[in-house]
Amino acid sequence: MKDTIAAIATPPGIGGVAIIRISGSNALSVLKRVFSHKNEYEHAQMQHGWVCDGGNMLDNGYAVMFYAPRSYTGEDVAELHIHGSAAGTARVLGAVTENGARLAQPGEFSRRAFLNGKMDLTQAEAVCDYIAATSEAAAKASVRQMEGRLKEALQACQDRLTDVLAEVEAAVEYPEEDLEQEITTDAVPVLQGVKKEIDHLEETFVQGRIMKEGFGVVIAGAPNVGKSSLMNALCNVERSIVSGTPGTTRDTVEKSINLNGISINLMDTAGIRKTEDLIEIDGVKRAKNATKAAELMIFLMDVSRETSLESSEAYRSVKNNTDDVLVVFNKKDLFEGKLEKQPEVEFIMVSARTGEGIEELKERIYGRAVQGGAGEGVVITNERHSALLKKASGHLGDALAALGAGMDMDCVTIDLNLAWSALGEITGNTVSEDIIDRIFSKFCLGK
Ligand SMILES: Nc1nc2c(ncn2[C@@H]2O[C@H](COP(=O)(O)OP(=O)(O)O)[C@@H](O)[C@H]2O)c(=O)[nH]1
Ligand SMILES: [Mg+2]
Repeated sequence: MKDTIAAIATPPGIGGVAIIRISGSNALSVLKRVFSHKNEYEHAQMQHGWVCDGGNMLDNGYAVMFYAPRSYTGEDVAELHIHGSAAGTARVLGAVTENGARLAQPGEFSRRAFLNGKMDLTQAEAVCDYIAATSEAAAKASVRQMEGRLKEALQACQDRLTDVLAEVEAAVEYPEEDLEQEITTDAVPVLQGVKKEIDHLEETFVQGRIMKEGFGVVIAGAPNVGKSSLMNALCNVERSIVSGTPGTTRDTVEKSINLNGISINLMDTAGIRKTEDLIEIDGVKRAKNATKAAELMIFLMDVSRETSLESSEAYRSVKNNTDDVLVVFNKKDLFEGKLEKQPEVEFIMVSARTGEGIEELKERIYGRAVQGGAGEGVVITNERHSALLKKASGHLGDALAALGAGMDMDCVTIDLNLAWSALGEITGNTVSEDIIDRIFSKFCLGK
């Protein structure tokens, strides 16, 4: 485990600078073998020089040492800052691995940082999420997690459980003291409080998933109502083919836009109608499936032709596919009258052609996307964390039920320990080796 590892930490390709990172107890000696500066390296002080392999000059640049434990991994870390040449960087990495380091596995630097106590699992996972973030909201959520806010919240819950466990174990230890009643009275509100907090954290996952993966919006409706035109108006680009011929869009067409830092994943679909055309039949099937998968369905109508949802056959065929529907009446520019109220649904009138109402529509979509709050506090963004929080909450529920039913304190101890371990699996203090392997193997190389 404690051998010295190396990898290119910057993305592959051409760039001004590339960084090769070396971590482990031999980092300094490897560095001195490949870099022309042979004297002292002060902590975090750049040295200029040449990278050499035997007598060959490979590149010039800077080298820097971070000494244990004041480095990312907690070990001695050397970095070579060289030119971002794809071929040149590979040669320098080759020299490094021939002089005492081996190639790192994906995530191995972060794995060592975790094992050396530089960060807990939630922080390591946040580093990975931050690198992968494609929206501002996702970046913000992972920064909060990198800071350790989730770790702290979980540790506080674990500490409260530890206190209760100590009391309960005392009751098991000294049954003659008749402590049980007293302990039950004290423990119940504490456990209820912890459970509430855990449940609350878990509920933020709905929002966290949207921050991380975006909010899926499908545009559905009958042919020719302007779905593709609306898609283009929302994206500000001609993403979908618009045509007066019904049945033009057959496949689903996707494009993401950014609304106030949240990714909105739009999907244009084939118009829903009965048809004999085999390709179109498949398109209609895909459209219907898409309405099931999306978080929000925009059901689009052509207001110059139809002003009531009730009579829309297409609407009837998809309205039960999703919980969240926004009805949009398009082609407002062709409509003079006033719309009657539609029963039980939110609706808005727009013109994809003139752009009227499009900004308001975007606001409504954003409002739906951040329904659970814009996520300013700690937000769960990881499926693994969500599953373990549910597990912890379940065990706490069992413990409370056991206390309520006056069951043996032994049973309560078991449930509380299980809840404690589930929380520990999130932060990494009770996690098994193979789970650690699985988590870090998803990291990118060089991180
Ligand atoms: N007047 C008017 N025509 C529109 C509007 N939106 C779309 N159209 C026209 O309606 C026809 C069908 O549009 P398209 O976007 O292909 O509809 P889709 O089949 O639902 O995707 C095209 O001729 C568009 O130019 C609008 O807001 N006003
Ligand atoms: Mg279309």
